Amino acid sequence: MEKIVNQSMLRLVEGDITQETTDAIVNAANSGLMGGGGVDGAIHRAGGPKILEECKKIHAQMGQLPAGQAVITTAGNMKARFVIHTVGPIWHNGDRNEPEILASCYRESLKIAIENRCQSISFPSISTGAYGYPINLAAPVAVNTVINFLTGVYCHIPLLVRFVLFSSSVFDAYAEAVRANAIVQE
Ligand code: AR6
Repeated sequence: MEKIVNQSMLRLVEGDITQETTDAIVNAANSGLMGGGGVDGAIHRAGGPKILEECKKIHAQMGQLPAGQAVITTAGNMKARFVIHTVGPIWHNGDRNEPEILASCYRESLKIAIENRCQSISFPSISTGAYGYPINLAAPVAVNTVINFLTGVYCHIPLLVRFVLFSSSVFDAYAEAVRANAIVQE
């Protein structure tokens, strides 16, 4: 499924983000930046030790990465050039500003991609695994935030944004959010 937004392209695919050939892939990391399970574990396994080396340096300089922020490292042995590590919100029934923090993850990742001259970027479904954010609530935040960014002033070059979704049920939730966004815009 795809949608043209300004001169940019939003595409949804089902797949494994470690196989992406976009300039950057986004990691759903944790504040310690030392790897973990889920997509974080898969990215560190596929990319090799160079990613963790850079994460350790960043952590030594900056300390814990707050939720909603993003940092960039090499992608090591993967085909992408960069990994952008962002920390999603842990779901607490929506009582702790989770939608705004989740939106910030997507915005900050897109900004850092543009600052590093990326023309293409792949996102996983941040926070919807171990961090427990309900998929039907996370998907519209993800899709609407990316579409708003692509229509905004910060996005001064055409970008390809891919959501790489790990199962058909996650894909379906994102597809529904893209359809709903078209209705909102009409
Ligand atoms: N490619 C694309 N998506 C994937 C892949 C993959 N290879 N593997 C898993 N997913 P999660 P979170 C999907 O738990 O909720 C880690 O331990 C997965 O099916 O990876 O943000 C970190 O270190 C789900 O749809 O991230 C943190 O501690 C989505 O990616 C914590 O988990 C996100 O699931 C972050 O939790």
